[in-house]
Formats: sequence, structure tokens, C-alpha cells
Amino acid sequence: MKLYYLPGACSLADHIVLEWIGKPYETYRVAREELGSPEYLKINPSGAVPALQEDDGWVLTENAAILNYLADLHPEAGLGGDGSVRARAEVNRWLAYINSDLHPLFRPVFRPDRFIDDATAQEALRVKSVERLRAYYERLDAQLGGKDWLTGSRSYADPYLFVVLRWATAKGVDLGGLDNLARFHQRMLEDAGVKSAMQQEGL
Ligand SMILES: N[C@@H](CCC(=O)N[C@@H](CS)C(=O)NCC(=O)O)C(=O)O
Repeated sequence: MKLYYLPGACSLADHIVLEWIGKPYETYRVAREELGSPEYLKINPSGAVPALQEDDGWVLTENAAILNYLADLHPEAGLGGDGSVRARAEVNRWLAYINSDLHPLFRPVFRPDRFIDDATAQEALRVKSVERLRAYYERLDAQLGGKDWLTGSRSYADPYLFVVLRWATAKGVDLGGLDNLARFHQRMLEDAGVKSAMQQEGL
């Protein structure tokens, strides 16, 4: 099994999950200029990471699908809840919140030029998006109240939260007073699997 990744991108969530599962895997670091190449577009026609390739050549794209797939392949890792339908739904609730609500709001932060040509408008869009992101982190902070992990036990939603916390810090999102998130971030930084994935990605 091979994970295609960009350092520090949302593919880091899958990388951490692979570390937590603890079974052998390979990685392929995609160069930015490779994303649009004919070779890589055969792997992921969206020109994005992550992509997960099985040894027989089958490729799975879309982070939410990959994280669910890894949890199903390795139920012994316990990353999809306690085995109940409701616990799994809770994990997917928070995964969806991060993957489909919060993550897309970073697009105009990282690349405002993809949305609007005017440089002044780009900066205004970037600043507004950074401001709007705060509310998403407030909700995540509230969810972490009294818990070490988003759903109470460690799941595949947690590494995705770690990834977007790194982005928030790098891009100046105001996380002031969100102490549950700060504790979570620190706990993840001290986790052996997180450290290993980050070191492999050169972070
Ligand atoms: N819907 C995709 C989105 C993946 C995505 O946004 N990947 C980003 C990195 S976090 C990417 O590869 N961006 C490359 C680019 O836009 O040039 C998923 O959830 O897997």
C-alpha cells in the first residue's frame, strides 16, 4: 500500500493513521509540479493528494473515503469508534465537519488568486476567510471539552483536526482562548505516530 502525499497537506492525516495502524506501508512524496502531470492525473484525476494505491494497482482518492477504508481494513486499530454504528457515525460527523466545511475555507487563504484576479480583492478575501475560520475552531474547541479526542476515543477524525490546527497556526487564524484545542495540539505533537509521520514528511 502506497500513500501519495504533499508535506503537511491533508494527506498527513492518512499518514498518521497509517502510523497508528502500525502495518508496513510506502509513501510517495508528490512534487507540486507533478500534481498536474499526465502520470499523476492517472492516479488522481483531481490533481490532488491524498491518494492511496493498493499493491494490485487499485487507487482510492478522497480523504474521507481513504480514512474510512483504512479503519475498515484494520478494525483492530479501533480508529472508527467502538464498533457500534452510532460511534462510527460520530467519527464521520467530525470528519465531515473538518473535511467538507472547514478545509474548503482554507482554499482562499492558501490560494486567493484561484478565486479572483484583483490583488487587493485577493487580500480582502484571504483576510475575511481567516476571520471566518475562527468560528469553526470554536465549535471544535467546545466539542473537545472534557475529552482527549474529538469523539472521546482516538479516531481517524483526530489527525485531520491536527492538520488543520497546523494550518491555522501557520496562517494566523486567531486561536486565542481555545484551550482544549491547544491541549489537543500539544498532545498530538507528543504522539509517537504523529512524530514519525511528520519526520518522514520533513516537517
Ligand atoms: N476533496 C479532496 C481534496 C483534497 C485536497 O484539497 N488536497 C490538497 C492538499 S490538502 C491538494 O492536493 N492541493 C493541490 C492543489 O490544489 O494544487 C479530498 O478530500 O481528498
